Amino acid sequence: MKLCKVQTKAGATGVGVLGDDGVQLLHAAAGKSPTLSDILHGTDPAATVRTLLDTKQAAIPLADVRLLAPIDHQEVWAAGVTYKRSREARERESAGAASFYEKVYTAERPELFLKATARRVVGPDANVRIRKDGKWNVPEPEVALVVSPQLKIVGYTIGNDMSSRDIEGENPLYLPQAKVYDGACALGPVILLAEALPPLEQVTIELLISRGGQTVFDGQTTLGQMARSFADLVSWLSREISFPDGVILLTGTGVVPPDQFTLASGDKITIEVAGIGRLCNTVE
Ligand code: DO4
Ligand code: MG
Repeated sequence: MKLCKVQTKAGATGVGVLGDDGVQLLHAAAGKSPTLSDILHGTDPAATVRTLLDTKQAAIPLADVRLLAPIDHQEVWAAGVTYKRSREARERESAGAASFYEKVYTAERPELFLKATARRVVGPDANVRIRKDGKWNVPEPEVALVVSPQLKIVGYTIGNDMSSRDIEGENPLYLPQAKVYDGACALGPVILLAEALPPLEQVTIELLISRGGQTVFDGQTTLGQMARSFADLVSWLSREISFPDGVILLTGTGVVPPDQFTLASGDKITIEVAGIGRLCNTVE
């Protein structure tokens, strides 16, 4: 079941289920329209959705709604160097600090960092940004875990952890500036409820970048290539910090364009994760 947050043509926002015919909006219960968090943080999200679905009402065609980032008030955190490909790319970009990436790839404690607050996240088809002071910029296609305040993984979405490789490469202490800025994080288009994720080897993550209608990069990996488990990442993340609004955790990238590649304004970024969907954004 795929949950989405939408804005209708009349300007109202709501929560719906994305199906083949479009979006089926959930109706209000006890006079209150449900938020994504009302559903995701309850005891049985799929059962709650079923009770709030009005199957007699026609689905709204996708062309008649705007999909919003599937987030309410959660912080967005991210894990790093969880794939060999990411470790290798960072070792090359950070000559003076290369050994730290090898160390974190093999360490028990993962690298975790605060990526965005909800208001800094952009949704499907919105613009992402590259920093004006960054010269070597890439998208990072990542599976994102939707985690409840009780630290249960309740769903999955797609994340783009936009990064400035030259800023991080100059000094790893610059990581927050390489990773956190306006338009640096995209999420969407839907949240796949947790019960539905296929085996990890079958979950392909593809990154496609096009420029002026031509593909300039196309690469993929699978979740099976990840060196850490989702449960391990959530357990480290929540060791000494609570998330009363829930949290969204990006799980790291396994697809990095070649070193000579950098994003340009107008580039179209498409991240497709099997079973979840396709997140498309344009570089502002
Ligand atoms: O170590 C820096 C960040 C790594 C990262 O974001 C990733 O591997 O996805
Ligand atoms: Mg990343």
